[in-house]
Amino acid sequence: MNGFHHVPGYWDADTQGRAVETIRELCHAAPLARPSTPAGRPMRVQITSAGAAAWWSDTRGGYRYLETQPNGAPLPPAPQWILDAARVVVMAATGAVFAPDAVLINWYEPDASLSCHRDESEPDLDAPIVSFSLGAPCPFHLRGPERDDGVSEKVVLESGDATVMALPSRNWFHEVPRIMPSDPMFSPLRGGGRISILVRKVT
Ligand code: MD3
Ligand code: FE
Repeated sequence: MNGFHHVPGYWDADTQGRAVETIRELCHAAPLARPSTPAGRPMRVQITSAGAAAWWSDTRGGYRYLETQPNGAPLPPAPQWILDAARVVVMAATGAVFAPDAVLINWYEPDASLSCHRDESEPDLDAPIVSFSLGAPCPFHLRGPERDDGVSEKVVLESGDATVMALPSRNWFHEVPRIMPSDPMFSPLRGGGRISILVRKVT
């Protein structure tokens, strides 16, 4: 077992709608912004954060967590019901207690992607990471502890799905190679695109 858990259909349509509404409100308090790589290449996703710290990257400081929004404004609180949902899904998947304190939102336009990387800016690299997916589906590729490891697991993440990345996959390379077409009948995001909600412990 690699510690990667995929829970298809974790959120029903009503809960997905509630999540979209929660994120819309969050984006008023903490607007989406586009990070760049340390080398200055703009990323394909736009992001915003809530809770204890904000993930950010730019040429000034590289990949890191900030105690404020990138614009200097205070961070909004993380939506408690999202933290609670992540706590519950980790307990169900692994039996371990998870005490998350931050939420990161990734907004993927229909042509966006997220290239191969490893999440290593968090102070506690043993704490799991939870994701919730909304909108257009995407392939998700899990590799291994080395960047050039082959794809060990390939899943399609659909609207309403949850994932838990516990050890050892928590520290493995992974990517979202593309966003698939969304079905306008069933997507909670009119106009297409995809949102992922990442719930983490960042202190
Ligand atoms: C596997 N996001 O924000 S979520 C990221 O769908 C990120 O937006 C993707 O990778 C997305 O860093 C994937 C699922 C995920 C998150 C963290 C992981 C999978 C992971 C950490 C280790 C291994
Ligand atoms: Fe990641």
